[in-house]
Amino acid sequence: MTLTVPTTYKALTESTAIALAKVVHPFDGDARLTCREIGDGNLNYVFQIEDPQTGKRLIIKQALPYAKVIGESWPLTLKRATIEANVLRKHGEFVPSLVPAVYATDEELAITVMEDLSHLEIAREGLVNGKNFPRLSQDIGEYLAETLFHTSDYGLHPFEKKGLAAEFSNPELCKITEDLVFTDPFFDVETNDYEPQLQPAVEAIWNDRKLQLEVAKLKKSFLTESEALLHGDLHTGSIFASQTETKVIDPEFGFYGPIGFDVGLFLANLMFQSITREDGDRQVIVDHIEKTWEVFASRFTELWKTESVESFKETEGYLEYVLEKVLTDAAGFAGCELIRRTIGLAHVKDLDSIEDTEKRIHFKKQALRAGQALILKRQQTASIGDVLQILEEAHT
Ligand code: SR1
Ligand code: MG
Repeated sequence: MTLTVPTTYKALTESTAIALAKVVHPFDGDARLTCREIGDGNLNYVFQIEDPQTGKRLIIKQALPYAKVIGESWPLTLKRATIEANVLRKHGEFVPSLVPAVYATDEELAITVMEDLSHLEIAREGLVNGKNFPRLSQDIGEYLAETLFHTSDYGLHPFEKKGLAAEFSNPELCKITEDLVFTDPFFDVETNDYEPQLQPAVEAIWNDRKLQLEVAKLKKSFLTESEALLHGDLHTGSIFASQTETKVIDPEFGFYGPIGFDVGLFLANLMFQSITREDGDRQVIVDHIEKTWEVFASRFTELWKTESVESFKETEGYLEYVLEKVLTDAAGFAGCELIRRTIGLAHVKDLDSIEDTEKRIHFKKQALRAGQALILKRQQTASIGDVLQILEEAHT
């Protein structure tokens, strides 16, 4: 059978993905490749190609011109495939062991050909099934410090930083976050999605003027603070993990934004676990939250001291100011993420997979309380211990 390689944009099929794999990556000429579409995210196709003789595998990820989670009525730019591949490459300069290798890209076909990571599992899946991934906080703390420091004005010449900020302008994907994280859950919008039992708690959020003002301030930070090249969607579904390895995937929402956003999103997604786990299993997650921050802050400090190009780097109190702002912002962004994943359009398995309705509603109310408290009290957090205290108080 002759396989045809597409040259203009067309959604790949399993057979065209195989044809493409043969062109872009060295498989044995006679290899009888197999292919499965394994994407379970909201936006893209993910094809896994394998040579069953040798066990060699690779991934072809293709952006669709619409959001798969909604359907063709929600058009989405194909440029996000290029953004994703280029964020992986840029972040890979600083943490090569923590991101997949990119082998090839094609802007026209909106594809990225990359390393297969199927020996690992999606961290959210494992966490929901009670696994702990001992390296998770160490690796993500380092990932955050290395990628965010090295792409910021603290680590780069201003011309280079502004060049990158222009290259990674990502207005359409940012708009999704502006709407789904920072706006819609705080108003009575059709796309919000929650159980009727949550109606009073949801209306309390919509009617809380103080909360609305604080969310508006956080949204302003997201819209205006071009601090570093963010992953942009660093939840536990964007991380592959095992007992010994961690890889961050899926940075299609990457753009120049406030450092606290990546930190806060990751912490919030650990918080779902601290909310839903039984007492005896919760501490390991609390430890991950604490350690992520500690590793991030100490690695960031080390990089600041050894590599910073900022003229004020030795000015007493400046590094502390920068880190305090990251923590405060992270607490607020985590609060928005907790709320939007509970009542907004895109949910998390940590909560939705709980079959017992009473339990599920109880945990969802807890997530909403924790989210509100983190947003409202974020200015009072001077340490990660203070953030954990707020989380603990929502735990009734
Ligand atoms: C329409 S996209 C919904 C969500 O999925 C992505 O992973 C982002 O988190 C986005 O908000
Ligand atoms: Mg994703």
